[in-house]
Amino acid sequence: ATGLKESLKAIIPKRKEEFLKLKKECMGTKVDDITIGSILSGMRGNRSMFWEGSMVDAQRGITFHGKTIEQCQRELPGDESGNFYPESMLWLLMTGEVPTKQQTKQLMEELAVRGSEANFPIATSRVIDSLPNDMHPMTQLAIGLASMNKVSRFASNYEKGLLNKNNYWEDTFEDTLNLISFLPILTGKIYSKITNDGKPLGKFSPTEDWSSNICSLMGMSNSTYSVNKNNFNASESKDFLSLMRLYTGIHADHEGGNVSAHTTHLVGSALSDPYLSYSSGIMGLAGPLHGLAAQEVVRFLVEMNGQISSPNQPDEIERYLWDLLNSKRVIPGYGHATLRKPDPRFTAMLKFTKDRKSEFENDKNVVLMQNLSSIAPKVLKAHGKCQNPYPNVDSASGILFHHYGLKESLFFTVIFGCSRSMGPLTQLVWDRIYGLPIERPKSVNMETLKLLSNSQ
Ligand code: AMX
Repeated sequence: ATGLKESLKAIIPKRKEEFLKLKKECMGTKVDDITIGSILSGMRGNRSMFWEGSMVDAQRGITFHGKTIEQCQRELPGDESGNFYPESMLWLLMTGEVPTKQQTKQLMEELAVRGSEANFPIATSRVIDSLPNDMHPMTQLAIGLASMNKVSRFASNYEKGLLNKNNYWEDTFEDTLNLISFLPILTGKIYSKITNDGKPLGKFSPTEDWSSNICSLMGMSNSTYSVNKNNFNASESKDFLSLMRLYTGIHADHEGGNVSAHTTHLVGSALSDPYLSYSSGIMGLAGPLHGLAAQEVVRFLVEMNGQISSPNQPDEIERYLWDLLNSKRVIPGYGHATLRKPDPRFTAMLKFTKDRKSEFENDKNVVLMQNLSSIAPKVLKAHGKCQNPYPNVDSASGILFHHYGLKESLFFTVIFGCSRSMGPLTQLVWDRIYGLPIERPKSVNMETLKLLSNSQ
């Protein structure tokens, strides 16, 4: 038993009771309309999924069990730079409750024990070692995760006939915590393949937290050999760790309908184990319309800086943006399908740079990112097309990694994948607690849609 598991166990009866009451009394309540428009437009906005950890509101942005990012920064246990630990976010997502410092520390220690070198699946090490170094890092991540199904407690106990519907969640929980704990070593292995011919860049420490281990194993800590920056000093290393905590904390979940979350949930509904389910989610995260936007922004900022005399020239920036819009291109990092305010995740990252003025004032790409956040909305408003002229999360994240020497932009999405494991897998545990059935919407063909449209 673990601290988190005990706390989870304690809240299950009440939540299950509420769930069963809804199931018993309200199954016929109408939630939304489904039109031909929604069927042909990616089901955009159709309220048809059950998801508890987080919600995206057009004005407030993301909330985690009702808490905004600002509230999370204030309430969740975190480091001295003011960022909450991803471990405390994991606790909040799983239980809906804010953990104490002691509970967060306990979860950190538990993840470090579960994810140590000795416990890391040997078969996965072999699989990753055998892949070509230049294979897309997200493909390596998806393969690595799928290969961990070999150590799935859920899969093996299910096969042995030891499980029943009431205890599915326990092995799902065990696999979930193990999967999350294995991510630092898996990520480090992938990064060492694409940058260092597979030779280790750092060591796993069972006394460090999850984010510290991700940084160390990528060689991005001053206590380990740094492949990217020979002069990675102590304060930069501390700041990179803070960035990692901030980034992985705020990307942990974004309600249920996005591709990676929805895929994890769908595959999991077939009782595929958490490793297979999340590996499928990662394949979705790898798509250019989902997880890859941050690298687009890096390219955009670097290119713009190559063509303007300085990032402190608003007139030149405006002209550049108008040229872009007039040639029917979009401003990367701006706009959002549902948000109508600056993305609070962007605001948190902007604050990270403002709090470290001396670190960033000479990085012209970061300065351009900062200045754009006030110039681009004016231009987009004058352009008058997009519904949300404000920066989204991808406006800042990639260029901050880039600043600290992480130049392999395809790898940004792997770090996204570490973070996003928390929300969808937490939901999978709850799916099992509630005993949600296999998902099976009805599809319709053109003939049916034509018939329906004629009959109304
Ligand atoms: N620059 C220029 N034009 C934009 C724009 C931008 N940043 N954002 C939207 N528009 C345009 C759209 O292309 C559309 O034009 P059209 O009518 O000619 O097709 C019009 O404004 C209306 O679009 P919308 O309803 O405001 O946005 P959407 O829901 O259709 O799309 C998004 C949302 C994010 C895809 C879009 O804003 C965009 O392409 N942004 C730039 C790329 C980007 O930043 N992607 C990262 C998304 C972040 C994320 O969700 N991970």
